[in-house]
Amino acid sequence: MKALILNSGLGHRMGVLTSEHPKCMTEISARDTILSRQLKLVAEAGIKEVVMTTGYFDEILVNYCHSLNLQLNYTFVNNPVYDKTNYIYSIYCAKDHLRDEDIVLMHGDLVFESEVFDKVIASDVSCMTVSSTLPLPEKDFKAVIGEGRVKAVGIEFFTDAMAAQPLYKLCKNDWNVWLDEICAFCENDDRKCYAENAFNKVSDKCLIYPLDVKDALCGEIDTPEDLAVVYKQIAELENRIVYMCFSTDMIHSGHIAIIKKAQKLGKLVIGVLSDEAVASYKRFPLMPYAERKSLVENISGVAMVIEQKELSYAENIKALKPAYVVHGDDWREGFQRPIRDEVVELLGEYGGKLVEYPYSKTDTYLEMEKLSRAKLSMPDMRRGRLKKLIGMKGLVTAMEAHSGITGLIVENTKVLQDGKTYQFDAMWVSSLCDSTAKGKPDIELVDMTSRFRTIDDIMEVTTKPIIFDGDTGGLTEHFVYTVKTLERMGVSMVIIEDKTGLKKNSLFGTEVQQTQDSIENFCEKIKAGKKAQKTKEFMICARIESLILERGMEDALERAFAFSGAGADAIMIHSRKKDPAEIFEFVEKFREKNQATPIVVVPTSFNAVTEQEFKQRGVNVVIYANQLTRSGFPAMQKTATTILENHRAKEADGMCMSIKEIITLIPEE
Ligand code: SPV
Ligand code: MG
Repeated sequence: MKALILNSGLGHRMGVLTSEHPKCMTEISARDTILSRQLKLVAEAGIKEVVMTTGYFDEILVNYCHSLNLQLNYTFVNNPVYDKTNYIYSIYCAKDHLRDEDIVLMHGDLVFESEVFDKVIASDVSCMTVSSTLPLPEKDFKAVIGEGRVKAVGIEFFTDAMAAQPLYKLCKNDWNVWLDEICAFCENDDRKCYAENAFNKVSDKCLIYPLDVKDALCGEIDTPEDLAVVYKQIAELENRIVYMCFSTDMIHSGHIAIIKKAQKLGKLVIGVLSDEAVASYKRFPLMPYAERKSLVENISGVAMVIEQKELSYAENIKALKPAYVVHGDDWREGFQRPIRDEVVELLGEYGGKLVEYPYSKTDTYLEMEKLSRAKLSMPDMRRGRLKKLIGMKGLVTAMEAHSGITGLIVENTKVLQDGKTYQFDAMWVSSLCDSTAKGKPDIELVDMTSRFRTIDDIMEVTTKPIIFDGDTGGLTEHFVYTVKTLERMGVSMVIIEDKTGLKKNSLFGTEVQQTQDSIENFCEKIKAGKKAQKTKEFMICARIESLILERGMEDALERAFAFSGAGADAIMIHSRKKDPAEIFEFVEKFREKNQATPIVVVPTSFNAVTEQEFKQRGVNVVIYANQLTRSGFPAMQKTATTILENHRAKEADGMCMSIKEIITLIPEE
């Protein structure tokens, strides 16, 4: 497609404003002239070739176009008798550059907003811009509409007419018909009329459809009064706030394309999602908020960058009242749909508009996302993330995983509620569940090599940080090696419990013989572990069994202060009571003296307490220690029984996930 811009005319009605340059070089805003604005829109639409007819101040015009440094190839065609002819003759002079081309034709004094131009360019049929809302102008173009088409264009038509502006998209076949007629007129010495007079003769063969732009800016500047009006309209357009939100830490060509489009609508404000929102929405951001903000700030044409604290746009829409919110159309379906619905509702309250551009995740994006996930799964990237998440969120949640597939469930399960996404922050490799999966009792029977194998299986397919249940930690001499191995693997935290001898699961409480370690011994174990670790981020958490073994609150607190004093990075307090009172009491008393050390709880028994309440009371990590195991195995038992009872699998089918679902759970490389 070529752009044909008609700039031969004198523009004498502009007075002194056109005494030194052609009318199209008149400034219409602090940053644009009529022509620079037109040419920028042409270039942004991907049009490369511009044919421009010149006349008046020809050389100034040519130099000016080149000075704009746009990616455009110009063909300037001078109309030597510009002062004695109309633009029909300028087109005639340029005919050899115009035949057999799709053309976007505009007069050089026409100012239009980008949305109008985009619609013209996107039209599948030949079209002319008209307005159904503007009054019919006395002295300007009107289009006569019949059978849905433009039948005639001229100043003299008032019946069945609409205000019309000389901005056309002309498909090759229609344009050839019109151009032939223009040539016939000019060769017949009819050179002082409008090119539209030629169109009016052939409008039954040159099929042009009206494109209704209603009140959008699309008008010619003929007089200083027109200029004043347009100046104001452009200022309003340029100051309209356009809002977009970025959740990504990877800017790619798809994002830039949408940014470029959004910029054309006004002043572009970009919201950058907070680290917490990104982490909850998709994955931990590779770059922290401050870096992502500065990345976006440095994209040209971005007027301002602000934080969007949640996935929901509500807070920023209410504060900014943007005229437009821009987004890819990928959020119409699926997970982000409720967020979109809320945006539409909020914009509707004051007449803002949602603009959606086609967007699909390209192969490059998917490849980059895969690489990011791969990076996040690497030991050095994964290890420190638990500490960061605790710092960022105050409270993190961990769900047990005991295999690759349960790891994937913890990795990928998400819930959208009230404009927020929820997912587990971390994984708990429980001794109980790891042993159970192997059909063994939870008595430190499954050896460390096997436990490491489970971690490895999970790590291979996930990115989230791992908290490892280290049981008693074993002999101090052995524990130091465990620490080093876990650290090397990329585990974030090991929790060791202050028991010794044959360990039994805590949920047995005092029903079985269990021995608590001495404070001194356990402190030595913690110190040795801390000394053995090589990185700063790895955490050793001391788990206190005093409440489980009914040794009392005093003992629990004494141990907690001693263990944190010995270097423990976190304290886990355990209880097997349904009533959370003793847990709350412990947290309160510990926090009176120590506000910094993270507190971990495992609410298997006291399961009515919400995460919110734990957070308010000063807990930092909530571990759902065994729920996948406890729900998975009964389901399997039931399926097995059903098949045995029916001597076939049909009756069990409803209890089973489809093979397709299973396959989609497991991503292929
Ligand atoms: C585990 O999950 O293995 C634990 C937590 O250690 S508990 O079972 O509650 O002791
Ligand atoms: Mg355990």
